[in-house]
Amino acid sequence: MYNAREFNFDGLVGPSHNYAGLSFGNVASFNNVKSASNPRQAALQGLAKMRELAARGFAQALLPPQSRPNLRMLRRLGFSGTDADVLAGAWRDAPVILACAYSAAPMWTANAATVSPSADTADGRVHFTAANLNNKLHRAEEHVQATRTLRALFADSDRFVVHDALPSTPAFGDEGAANHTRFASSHGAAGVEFFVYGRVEFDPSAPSPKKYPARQTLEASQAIARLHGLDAARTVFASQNPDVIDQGVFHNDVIAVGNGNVLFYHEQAFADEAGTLDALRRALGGVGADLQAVRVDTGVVPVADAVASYLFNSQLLSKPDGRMALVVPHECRENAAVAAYLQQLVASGGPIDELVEFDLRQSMRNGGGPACLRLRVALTDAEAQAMHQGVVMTDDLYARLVPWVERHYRDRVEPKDLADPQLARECMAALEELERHLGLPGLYDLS
Ligand code: SUG
Repeated sequence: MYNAREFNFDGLVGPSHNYAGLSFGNVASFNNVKSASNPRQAALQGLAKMRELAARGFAQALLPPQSRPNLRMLRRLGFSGTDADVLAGAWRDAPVILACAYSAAPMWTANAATVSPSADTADGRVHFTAANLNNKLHRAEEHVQATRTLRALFADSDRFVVHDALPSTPAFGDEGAANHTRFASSHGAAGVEFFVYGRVEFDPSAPSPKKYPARQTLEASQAIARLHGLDAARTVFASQNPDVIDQGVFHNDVIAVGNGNVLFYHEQAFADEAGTLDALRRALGGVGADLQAVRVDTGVVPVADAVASYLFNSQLLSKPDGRMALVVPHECRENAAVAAYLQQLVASGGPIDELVEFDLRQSMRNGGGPACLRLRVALTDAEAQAMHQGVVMTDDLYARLVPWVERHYRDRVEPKDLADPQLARECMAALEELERHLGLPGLYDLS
């Protein structure tokens, strides 16, 4: 066992953050369609979260936004001429496709990749697989830049491997770490990797939702476990409860979160609650850990309140004293049932004894809470030193990024603004400067 820490890589919100209602099955995205966004505030809210957690001693880094608009995609879909012609044509003929090309969804880095720390993998390297996100057009090309970014940050091939995304076909629908949890007695110890899927492509009799899409398949989760060289005895696959997908739980991280030996979950999260807990207990027993299940009953917090408040889209962070802090969005305080539950939770003497609250309203309005905004990467000290240092959140980086946001980001974007070629130029200028702040020349293929 090595000394290791969990780095949270939060997505830095991009300058084109907007509300386009692109995610069928994600209640917040649908409810806020076509309202005005504030990209500047969104980015500052995210940076404030990163700075605060870094200041508290948690290992914190960022993943940069992706280049938008995605002109390459628009050209592939038949829009032609100058860049301004492409944007004007898309606005005229297919404004939804233009919105897809402008989406700032890569900010939700829990969907960037699935990550297995070196303590879990057969070759002792940290494995990443970029998620294909093939369920939604606006997210389906994120893996191209995500792979490029992860390879730039984790370039040392003796320690890291970044796999290409799985085939972009329904059988391998993959949404990354949003459906993946790791349990272990400490971040550096051998752990249990837990994959939750919503659908089984090759078994039509398996449960699946009726109303909203299931984005993650069992086949995708199994392929990732193979690619990462995970030990079957320490890998658990479980079916999400299809009924909760139909109530707006489009990723498992909207209804459950885990850390250390703790699983914090809603009683309706899994298709087979008892079977899932048994499998986790057995696997954790194999690594000398006891599962601590913190179950929330429907009578205390109905699924609708969990979805509205994002109670489970929280971060469970291990503190030096062995207890855990739960990082929640403001919406949890505003929901009466959830607020009452949380007061009782931290006073109960259980593993979670502190709440840390953030205003992430801009992201929340598109269905992205604290947990969506971060990708967890457990690294040994040697691995942490081997990764690119320019993305680690420090006071200095924060002090440079805040004025960068204030210089480049608008404070209001409405659907019609996506037709303005000036917005495209502003986005590009912002990223050109960002490469320098992060020490990552050539991060973007801006040709
Ligand atoms: O994929 N929303 C994202 C939210 C992702 C949340 N991530 C996790 N749960 N880990 C999604 O549905 C909305 C974009 C829009 O409608 O403009 C969006 O893509």
